[in-house]
Amino acid sequence: MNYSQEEMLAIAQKFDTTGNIVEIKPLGPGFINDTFIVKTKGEGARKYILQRKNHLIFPDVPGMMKNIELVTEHIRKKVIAEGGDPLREVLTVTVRKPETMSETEKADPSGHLYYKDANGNFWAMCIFIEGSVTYEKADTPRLCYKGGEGIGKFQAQLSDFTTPLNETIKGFHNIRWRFEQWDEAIARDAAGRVAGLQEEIGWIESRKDEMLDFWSKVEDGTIPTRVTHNDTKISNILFDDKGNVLCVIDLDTCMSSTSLNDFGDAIRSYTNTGAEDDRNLDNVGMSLEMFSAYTQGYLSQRKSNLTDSEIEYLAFSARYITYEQVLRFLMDYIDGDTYYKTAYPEHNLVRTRAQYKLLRSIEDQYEAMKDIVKEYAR
Ligand code: GN1
Ligand code: MG
Repeated sequence: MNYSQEEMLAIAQKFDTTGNIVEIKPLGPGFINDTFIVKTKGEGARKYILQRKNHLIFPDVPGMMKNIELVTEHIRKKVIAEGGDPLREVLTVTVRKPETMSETEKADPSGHLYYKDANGNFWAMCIFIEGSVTYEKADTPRLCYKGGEGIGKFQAQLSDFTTPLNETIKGFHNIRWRFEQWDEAIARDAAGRVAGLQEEIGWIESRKDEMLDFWSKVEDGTIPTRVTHNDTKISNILFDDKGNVLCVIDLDTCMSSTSLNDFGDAIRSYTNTGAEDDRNLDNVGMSLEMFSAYTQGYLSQRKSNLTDSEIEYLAFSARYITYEQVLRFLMDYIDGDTYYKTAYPEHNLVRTRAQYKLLRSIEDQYEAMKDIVKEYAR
């Protein structure tokens, strides 16, 4: 995607920023969206995050933005009621300048939340939270504890949220649906890679039944559904300079699902001693110490609200989500790398292998993980 500075400025000016826009620069390594930081000067000068939302991945950007508005408004009320800072402890969506909106946009209940440009790309903006720190990797137990506390608090703030949310990506963490996509991808063999991937495909096939068993507990209501973030990796949390959680960001995938997935996805990210795409598999594994710290932080916020079945499957959710991630990276490799941005041709395969190594490590430590959950759920 190539937009000139002039075009970017015209897009940013559709949003109701304070101050005059003086700079727009790309930010961060997101796999899905393109992100920019926008600086303004003059009265009310501040920074904003401008994002091109990937509408190939999020087919319903208006529905997604509506979810974000509903969820952030709910949290904002809680933050204000508790005497917190609503500009730092929850994301603030920047709405459109009314004078830039067409009549059709005004009639659309989400029309104030995004701008669709002449190329059909969708843009949205929010306020940048000053003085916030993000981490790509959790390197201390304290950071893990704090992250767990942050996601736990996010779920707690939304525990009384009852408005139905739009399902903006169909079956996002639904493994039954993923298997349908998987079978199709294998049959299609779009990039002619299937023959060379028999070992990796076996990793997926051999665990299918246990994953479906877990998901059937969600389908039959044994495990409840709640508002979930669905992408709880550590880089999606803003910390302050003292290492406390400010707020959870990247609310694109906020939907209704099992809160276990948020736990499992966080464990996948926080406890990995290596990188998600580590080429050196010796680096990769789950740190039980980090698992313990995250679990303690998370359950400090959630233990009184979670049901017995949620507690029972908490440790399993780390296996579930890590497995799903192995499947998703491998499926994208099989498809010829159409979903995730890749930096080199084998990138998705490297990610697959690294996440599989992590899965094995989680499986090996599963009994100890269950004991830790029991201890902190008491
Ligand atoms: C994607 O784009 P990003 O980094 O927020 C993906 C997550 C994956 C993650 C793997 C909408 O998240 O589900 O776990 O990459 N988001 C979507 O790093 O597919
Ligand atoms: Mg995300």
